[in-house]
Amino acid sequence: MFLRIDHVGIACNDLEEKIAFYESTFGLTVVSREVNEEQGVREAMLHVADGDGGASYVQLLEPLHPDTAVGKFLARRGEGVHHIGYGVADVAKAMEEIAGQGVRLVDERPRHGSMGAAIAFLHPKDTGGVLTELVQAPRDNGH
Ligand code: MC0
Repeated sequence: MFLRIDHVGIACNDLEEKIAFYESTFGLTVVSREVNEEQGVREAMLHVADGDGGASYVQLLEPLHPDTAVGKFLARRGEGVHHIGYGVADVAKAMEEIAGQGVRLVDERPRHGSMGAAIAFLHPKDTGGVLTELVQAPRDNGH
């Protein structure tokens, strides 16, 4: 079902500071920056590697307000890994298959994600405490 680890989402208090750290320490490059009002985040994607299943990224996430998913996560746990995003060929099909196994979907329909992707989250309480995201990137269409 999964084509790759599309990205690891990391919650942070200061996006610009964390971008500078990832660039200078690991030599990563920012390939996209977006504000996603629906998700309540300002985010940047930094390219890590290319594999057979497509590219993988680190996604740095700063909350737009304290009362958002990432804002609440930061208040409760502090900075760190917030979610893992897996690449899928067809997000609607993956949602249906996974829901059929009793895992709760946070999203009833795919939403707009970074770099034009269609995304959906699975509830962390049903996935061993790991917030899990399905990512259908435009490049996955037709795979
Ligand atoms: C919350 N919980 C988590 C968690 N966030 N556990 C693991 N990883 C996380 N990231 C746990 C809390 O510790 C708590 O556990 C319980 O879930 C309820 O948390 P809450 O914050 O009090 O309650 P809710 O229900 O309001 O929110 C939880 C939920 C929410 C997962 C439904 O955060 C959500 O809808 N997340 C999906 C959207 C999202 O995260 N968007 C930001 C990234 P206890 O044990 O205390 O009950 S957007 C993004 O990444 C896009 C742009 C992209 O990739 O392209």
